[in-house]
This record gives sequence, C-alpha cells and structure tokens, in this order.
Amino acid sequence: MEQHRSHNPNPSHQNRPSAYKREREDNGRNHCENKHSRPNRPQNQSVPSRGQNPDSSLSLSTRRELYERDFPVYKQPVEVGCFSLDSERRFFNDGRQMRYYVEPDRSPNFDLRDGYKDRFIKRDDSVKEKLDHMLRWILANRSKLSARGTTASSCDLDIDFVTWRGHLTKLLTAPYETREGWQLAVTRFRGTLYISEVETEAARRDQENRTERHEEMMYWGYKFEQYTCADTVHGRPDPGGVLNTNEAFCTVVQTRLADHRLLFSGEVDCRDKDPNAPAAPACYIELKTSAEICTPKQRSNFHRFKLLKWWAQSFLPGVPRVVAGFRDEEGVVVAMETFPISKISHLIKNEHNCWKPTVCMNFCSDFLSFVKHIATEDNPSVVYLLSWEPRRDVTFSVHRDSPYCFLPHWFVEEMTSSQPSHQS
Ligand code: 0WD
Ligand code: CA
Repeated sequence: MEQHRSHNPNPSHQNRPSAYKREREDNGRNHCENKHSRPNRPQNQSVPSRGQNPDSSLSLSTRRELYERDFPVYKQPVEVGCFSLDSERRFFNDGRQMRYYVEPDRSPNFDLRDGYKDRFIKRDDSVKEKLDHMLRWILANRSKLSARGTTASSCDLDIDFVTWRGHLTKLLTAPYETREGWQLAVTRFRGTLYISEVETEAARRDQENRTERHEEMMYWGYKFEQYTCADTVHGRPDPGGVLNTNEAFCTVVQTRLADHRLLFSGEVDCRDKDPNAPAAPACYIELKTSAEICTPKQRSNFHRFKLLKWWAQSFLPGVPRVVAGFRDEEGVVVAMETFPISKISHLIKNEHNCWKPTVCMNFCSDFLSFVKHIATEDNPSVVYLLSWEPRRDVTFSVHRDSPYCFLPHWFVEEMTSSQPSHQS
C-alpha cells in the first residue's frame, strides 16, 4: 500500500530544479569551503570511468521549495523481526523486552521526578554502539533477507540501505531544522549502503554541558513509560520498581521509499494489549511527554516543532499512534492525549507556513539517491561522511581506514565467508 499518494495538489514540479549542486565558482560563498571540501581522494578508487569519480564538490540542498512535489511512494512498512536489549545491554534475537500499554486516567497526576535519585540506572551514553545491534540481528536473520532466487549474488542482502530509524528521522526533519546539524557515515558493502551517525562536536559539547535540571528532565520521558507500561499482557505498571534505560525492545522493518529498499530498526515503547489488535507494527504505541500547553504561542510551537518530530519518527516504521502525557513545570502529568499519526498532518494545516510531510519524504528520498550516487566504492573500510549544518547544503568527504569506519570485523567476516544459516 502506498501512503499519502498526493499531499500536494500543485502538479507543477515536472521541471523542478535539481537539488544537487556543484560547488559555485561565481562568488565567494561556495558550499563546500569547510574542512570537508577537499578530502584526500582515495588513490585507487574503483570507478567505472573518468568523469564518474564521486565529485566532492557535489552538494545537496535542504531548501524546502525544492521538495514540494507529489508525495513519493512509501510502502507500508512490514515488520521482519525484532530484538531486545536487556538490563546489561545484551542482545537477544527476540521480543522479551516488549511491554504492554495500560491506559491511565485522563489526568493521572503521575510524578515524573519520583525515583530519579534512588531507583534509576542510566545507560552509559559514552558507549557508541553504532549499528552493532542491527548488524547482530542481520546475521541472525540473514536467510530472511537474502536476494531472491538462486542468482550468484544470493548471499547478499536484497536491500539498499540499513540504518536506525532515528537517523532517518533526522533526514526527514532536516528541511525544517534550524538548530542541530548532523554527520552520517556511509559504507557500501556487498551492494548495501550502511548509514551510521557520527556525533558532531556541537552535540558532544551540549552533552557535556547539560544542566542538572536537563539531566533530570531526560528521565521524565522514561518515567512516564514506567507509569503506563506493564511487562506482561495482563500485568500492571510498576512505578515503584527500578528504572533501567539499558532495556529496549526494537522492531526491524522493511519498506521502500521511491526506489530505495530500506531495512531499519527503531525502539518501540509498547504495544496494544488487546489480543485482537492488528499485527505489528500497527499495534505499537509511541509514548511521549511534553510541557503542558497554556498559550496560543505554545500551541503553535507544539504544532510546528514537536509534532513534526513525533510524526516523522512514528510514520517511518508505521507506528499508528502517539500517546502524550502533558506535564507541568514540576514534572507532574496533568493531561493525556492520543495523536493518531494519520491525523497529524491535518492538525497542523491551520499553522501558517508549517511543515509538510511531502517535503520531508522527498528530501529523504533525494538524500538517499545522492548517497547512492556518491558512495560508489564497495569496501567496508571506506566511509563517505555526509555533513550538514542548518542553512547549509549537505556536503561529503571520503575516508579510508579511518576512525569513522564502523562495520565491525565480525560482521564483515561472517558476511564474506559464510552462507546464511537457516536458523532464526
Ligand atoms: O549509539 C548511538 N549513537 C545510537 C544508538 C544512536 C541512535 C540509536 N541508537 C540505538 C540504541 O540501541 C537504541 O536502543 O538506537 C536505539 C533507538 O533507536 P531509534 O529508535 O532509531 O532512535 P530514536 O527514534 O531517536 O529514539 C527512540 C527512543 C527514544 O525515545 P524518544 O521517545 O525520546 O524518542 O530510543 C531511545 C529514546 O528512549 N534512544 C536511545 N536509546 C539508546 N541510545 C538513543 C540512544 N542513543 N537515542 C534514543
Ligand atoms: Ca518514546
């Protein structure tokens, strides 16, 4: 099924300008003048012929106007598996960390600060896991993913891109993002493009300089989950227990955006406990907390910024609803509201100059085309680093045997040496 076929009534985009740009030669403000502009071009890059060398002066615009065309094909995401991370962040190829949503009262008065000091085990976020958990899942489920038929390439994955859902969310929202840039490392390996985020300098500084208040507020979202989720289908939430953010349940979905076959994983908060609920991912529920809305200005900001992020994150894996807890300044949940993802784009239509789903999806699609175009060398030790800052174009540089390399040896070796095993 194709969703949102034509959000945009204006069909005048046949001759749209290409969003790809070459470095400008006409004035001083070229788009690639930063340190990434002239990377050490690999000496022996395998390129088909002269002139098709990935040209590091190519860049990609994030200007909204360029992406206001018909909604691209986005196939209904299909769950192909799931995995769990336990309280010590160990990987399991199953759904043992799945939780069940238990609907609270309309104004439940949850105290989100409870337990922060004495019942909280925080994941060590200095450990950069990159794509490792997804790669483990791929090795354990390779037979589900191998190319059709018995062609020579049957040990390769039948997929163009492997990444985290969270990285795709950043792509979808980039045309509207004014604060935070990103860097995405890309490696082409056996025909598949792997995308893994690299922390920017600015993000690292922000993380180091977080205030105690901010640290505590990051806990509130997890605490809300603990008030609303049970570990078993007939169980009750246990807000008196220890909260451990190492634990996670992740869905793995397959879909297609335009001509890009995608495999990505995202963390899922919980599912509908009704046994008649639709199959995953349609039974999943995303939980969010947000500051209560008291003024028209706050409402407008909520629509323009927060609903964009919520929509992008859940639309990607086909999670149909977000349940929000609105909290006051003291961290007490004073109201609850459910946002069906399919209704969010209608909710925002009254905002002047607001975000558009079609711009998000077209930018993502063009970004992935751009990546296919530049990341030509199939080599697990080559990284194409795509960098973006708000109000700039996306630029890239190429790195060989560098600290940016992210495909681990255990993955490369198993993918290279053995046939997929047929156990799951
Ligand atoms: O190590 C890293 N650099 C990353 C690890 C970057 C991005 C993701 N991850 C991994 C972790 O294994 C985590 O379990 O991704 C998983 C979540 O991936 P996702 O679903 O693609 O990420 P995203 O959509 O950004 O976040 C979903 C939830 C968040 O919930 P809210 O309601 O705040 O959006 O995953 C959690 C968080 O609860 N989360 C993370 N958990 C562990 N490590 C991370 C993270 N870096 N980022 C978000
Ligand atoms: Ca959440």
